[in-house]
Amino acid sequence: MTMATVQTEAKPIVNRTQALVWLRQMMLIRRFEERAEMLYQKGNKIGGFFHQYSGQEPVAVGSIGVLREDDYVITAYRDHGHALARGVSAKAGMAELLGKVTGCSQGKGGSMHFFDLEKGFLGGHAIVGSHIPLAAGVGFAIKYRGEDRVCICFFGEGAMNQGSVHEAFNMAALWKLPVIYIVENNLYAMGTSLARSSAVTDLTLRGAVPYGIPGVSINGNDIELMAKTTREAVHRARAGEGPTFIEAQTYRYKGHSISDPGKYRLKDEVDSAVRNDPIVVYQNILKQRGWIDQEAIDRMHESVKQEIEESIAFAEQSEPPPLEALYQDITVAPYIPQE
Ligand SMILES: Cc1ncc(C[n+]2csc(CCOP(=O)(O)OP(=O)(O)O)c2C)c(N)n1
Repeated sequence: MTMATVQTEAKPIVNRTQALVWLRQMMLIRRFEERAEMLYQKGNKIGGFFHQYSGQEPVAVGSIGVLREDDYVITAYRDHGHALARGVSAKAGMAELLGKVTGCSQGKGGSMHFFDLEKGFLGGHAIVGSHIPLAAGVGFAIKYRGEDRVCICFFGEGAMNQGSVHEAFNMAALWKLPVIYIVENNLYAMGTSLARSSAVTDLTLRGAVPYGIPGVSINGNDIELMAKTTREAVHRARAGEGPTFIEAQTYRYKGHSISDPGKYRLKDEVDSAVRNDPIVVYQNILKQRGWIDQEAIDRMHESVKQEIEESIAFAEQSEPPPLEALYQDITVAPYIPQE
């Protein structure tokens, strides 16, 4: 089992302003989840499933960071990071976790179902692999309308074993749909390692080669490499050249979900990943470039903490959805029970 370590390219692929925005976004995602975990565990303020993204932040921030505002993003249930990277506010995210009407899904989605149409963030999907054919549908709609938008579709390596995923890859390749498939290989699907569930562990061999899709396997914890690779894929998609498959090697620090103590992996393995924390590594890289100093990093941390505390206050003061919301936004005609 190999674990990705950060080795950002010698030559920056972004300017200082962009790099600092990305650093702050990664910090924001990390802090958002740290505080949400406390609210879940100690405050009993959050219910339902809750999957943390800690450790994987560069994958979302680096890739979504190169999109245009009118592009689309779709992902699975481990969605907090993707939503925040796409510009969903911490307030709207926190309120969603607390089940409040001011949440990004009006308090009816919860952790696994963040959604924000205005930001082109199409969820948050809980059934493993279910959104991957949806991404092909989004790509088809883009092409049908003659637009040059793209859709990034994130999923875990466990989803690669779903049959419909392969049907979707085939159609996306056949019709040259503008979809960028990013598989976040964090080595485990719940408690099962990739090597125990897949006869072939090189994901590009399974996700790209059979369908004629260009595929690369990269260190997903290297934010600038993530951005560079995605930018090339976006370029191809906009030019009508079809999908790209990117395997982003990464690692999740927490258990599969908040109720998973993660007994299937050694403490040493987790500790070694945390020691190479990609956020700290990126901070150091930016320091070496002379783009930020420790004082500014500390100030950034403080402003992130404040933003998250404000989001919690906002969520706590918000109202739960009204009773009639139960019958709104459902896919069948509204059913209103008679007295
Ligand atoms: C169709 C389906 N089967 C099983 C599950 C239960 N389940 C939830 S998450 C998960 C593991 C998925 O792992 P992976 O795709 O690698 O994503 P990660 O959790 O690592 O981000 C499983 C089996 C489910 N939600 N949907």
